[in-house]
Amino acid sequence: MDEDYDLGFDFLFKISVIGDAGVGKSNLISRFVSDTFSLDTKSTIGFDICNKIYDLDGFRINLQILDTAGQERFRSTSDFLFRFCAGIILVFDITSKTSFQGLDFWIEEIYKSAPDSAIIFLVSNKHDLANDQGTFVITDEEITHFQEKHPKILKIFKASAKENMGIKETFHELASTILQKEKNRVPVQKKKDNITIAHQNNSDLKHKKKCC
Ligand SMILES: Nc1nc2c(ncn2[C@@H]2O[C@H](COP(=O)(O)OP(=O)(O)OP(=O)(O)O)[C@@H](O)[C@H]2O)c(=O)[nH]1
Ligand SMILES: [Mg+2]
Repeated sequence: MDEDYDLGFDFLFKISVIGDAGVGKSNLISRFVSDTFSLDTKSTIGFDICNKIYDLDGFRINLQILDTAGQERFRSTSDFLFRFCAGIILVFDITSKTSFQGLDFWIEEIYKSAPDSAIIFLVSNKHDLANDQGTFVITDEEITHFQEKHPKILKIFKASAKENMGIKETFHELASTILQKEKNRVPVQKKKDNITIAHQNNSDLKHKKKCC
């Protein structure tokens, strides 16, 4: 590599955000990346890619976030969704039983196609709605039971893209967990021009469709 070539980050972590249509994946990501929320977002078609670079533990981390389509007809293949991903955020809507039941499908896809090393977090979104009296919500017990059935899920977070709750925490914790793992795997020295890509290679970047 050219000694003077500086990509501006030390690590590149690919994160796939998956879950049923309408659970709020795109808004969770836009909240994290650009602090924006929209009430009438269009369904994601195929996938979008966003990059967010930030400082963590003395390193510059580039989180390359894959915003995937929940609608069946717009979905990309699981092989593509999970290729080289270091982290997966599995999202459901706390007020939607269908989206909670949909987790069974997504977790199967993870078992089939995701790298064994991927760190998996579960996020219940739309908690702002859960506060409205009489609203149906998935209970903590049901969520814990789901996690017990699927120990690959490392952590659970509560979020609201609308109210900007729990989102920074989710991405930060995921990036920290991946970074810790990478540091244990390969001794890393903070050094300009030295980029480490976790479970990722450059061929994957060719699939980049959109960057926000
Ligand atoms: N009340 C509330 N609405 C939300 C929240 N997050 C997303 N929404 C709304 O839910 C709808 C769907 O949000 P999206 O972010 O497009 O959902 P998605 O999971 O990306 O959907 P697909 O791209 O079709 O898979 C939009 O109308 C959002 O405004 C939230 O935290 N609270
Ligand atoms: Mg979307």
